[in-house]
Amino acid sequence: MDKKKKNLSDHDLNAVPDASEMRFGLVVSEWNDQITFALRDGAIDFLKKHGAKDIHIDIHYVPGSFELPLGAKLLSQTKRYDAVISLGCVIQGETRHFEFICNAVADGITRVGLDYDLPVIFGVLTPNNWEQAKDRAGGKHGNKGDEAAATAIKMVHLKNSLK
Ligand code: DLZ
Repeated sequence: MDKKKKNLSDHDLNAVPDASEMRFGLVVSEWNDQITFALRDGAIDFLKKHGAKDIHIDIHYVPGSFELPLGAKLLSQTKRYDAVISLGCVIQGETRHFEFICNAVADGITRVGLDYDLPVIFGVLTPNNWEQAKDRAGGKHGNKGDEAAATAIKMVHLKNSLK
């Protein structure tokens, strides 16, 4: 991988596989919703740009990022989705138990993916402050929702290619 690439949003859009036969479940945290809803919209746009159909994209909400792993697990259990995309934002400067939440979410999401053999994508921003969050939710550093969507498509493609 190009060492200079700091941002997955830089990836070659043509290198992202076709998603027209893929089904996606999004689980979105309502905490910091100005940010997480921008991530959600970026992810949906990206999925559709790569062929995903509206009827194959479901959106579900949880109160905060801490609830994302259980939300992802509940979606995985339905067997309706080829990938689950979890989106959240935990702002360090505003969250005293920042590390607890971030570690729990990262561990939980990892576990759900491994338990269900399903791409479960970690689309959780962990910025120092609100400004940095906005920069990554459609601002000067792109939209991490796009990156989460691209990762989901690529992982579904990988899984399908090994069947
Ligand atoms: C409680 C809390 C705090 C202080 N900060 C955030 C945050 O920055 N981002 C986020 O997604 N959620 C936060 N939460 C809520 C927790 O994720 C969780 O919803 C509550 O602790 C209830 O379990």
